[in-house]
Amino acid sequence: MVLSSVDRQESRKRPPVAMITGITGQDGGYLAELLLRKGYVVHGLGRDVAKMESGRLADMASRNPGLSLHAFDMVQGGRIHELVEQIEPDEIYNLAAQSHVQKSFEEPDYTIDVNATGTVRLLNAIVKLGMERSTRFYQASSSEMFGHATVGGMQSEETPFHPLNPYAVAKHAAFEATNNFREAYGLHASNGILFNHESPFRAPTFVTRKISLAVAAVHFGSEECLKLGNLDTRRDWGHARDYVEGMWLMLQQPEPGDYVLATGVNRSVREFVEIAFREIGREVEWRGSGIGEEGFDVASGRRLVAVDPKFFRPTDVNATLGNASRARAVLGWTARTSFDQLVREMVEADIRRIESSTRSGASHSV
Ligand code: NDP
Ligand code: GDR
Repeated sequence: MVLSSVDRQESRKRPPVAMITGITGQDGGYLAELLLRKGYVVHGLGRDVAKMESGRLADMASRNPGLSLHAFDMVQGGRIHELVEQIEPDEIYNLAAQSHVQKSFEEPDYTIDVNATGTVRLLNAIVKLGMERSTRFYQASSSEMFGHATVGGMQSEETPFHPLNPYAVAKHAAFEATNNFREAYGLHASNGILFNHESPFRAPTFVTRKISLAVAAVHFGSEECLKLGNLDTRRDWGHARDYVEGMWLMLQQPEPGDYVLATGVNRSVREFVEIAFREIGREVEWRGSGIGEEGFDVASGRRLVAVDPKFFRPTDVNATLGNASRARAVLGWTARTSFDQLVREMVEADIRRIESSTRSGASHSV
């Protein structure tokens, strides 16, 4: 019989225990908050001890005795085995990854080691410790595995994969490994095939946060021009807060499965720029084309945006568009935050951050 987490909790008379790899990342923080609210004991694994001892995570740990933090690295099989053995988690959320697509072209072997072999190290530890019937596993799979969405076509669990970069190749391998461990050992292992999800905690190397930071800086008088790559690429962008709920729901199902989480709407980088600048009362007018294209503030004529070939990729997924019908039908999950709300929240958060760093005398950078 497969027990839900509530039944498992009842039968053990102790709170459920979750292990999150990649706790210092955007999703790690949101997921830890969610699980702590639900009464879990949470063990967060991160490779950067300084990051774990400061900011968002340090605040969370000081407020929640149920959160413990541990140092590890996805390339260290022995350490992963040791932590799984010590923690004996009911649920493992494998979020750790070299998650930057552009960087994966510069460091393909490292990306595959961390994202693909690292996932196998974790899966193997569960089985070697004989925990395949007591531990549930979530794998952070990605819409990048699909490659380009065809015009008007939506990507679902049935869509064939066509990875276009080393990051996607590695995620594809981890996806298959997760399914193999499910079939071979009966592990309750699920893949969340998540489309882009953003938030004020997104790292500034991703395009959405790069834009919201630059817009907030312009609001405070910065003259710096925002340099971007491909403005026409389209992404199905949702909010990370909504998506971590879907991760949790996958592990509460009686049977494991693969689920797309997406909004079903995609927008271009150009539209993200326009809406973000509108939040601070600026209208962007585009002039030129291709790598000569620039965006100007209609009112002042000031140049706000320029295209820089440095940010183009050898191959880029030109559009993603997800069909989350299965998640809606089975998990009861939907993306609640609209695109406009997401952009507003990100810009407002960066404005507040600059205000508070200015008040405290700290410098800010874009
Ligand atoms: P982030 O880049 O914000 O977080 C990634 C986490 O992995 C960080 O904690 C990072 O540590 C850690 N990490 C990187 N390399 C290693 C390593 N060698 N050993 C241990 N930890 C490591 O990603 P997100 O939170 O946005 O995403 C979470 C997961 O979901 C990732 O696997 C990502 O690929 C996947 N995903 C994300 C989507 C999105 O739109 N956000 C969509 C689909 C999938 P550090 O802080 O030290 O860098
Ligand atoms: P992505 O996110 O590659 O979709 O991967 P990113 O924000 O890096 O790029 C989105 C699109 O914007 C274009 N772009 C730029 N991108 C960046 N980073 N910087 C720029 O200056 C810039 N200009 C234009 C890119 O070419 C691209 O088309 C994210 C990550 O979270 C992955 O880990 C995750 O799996 C996927 O989303 C789903």
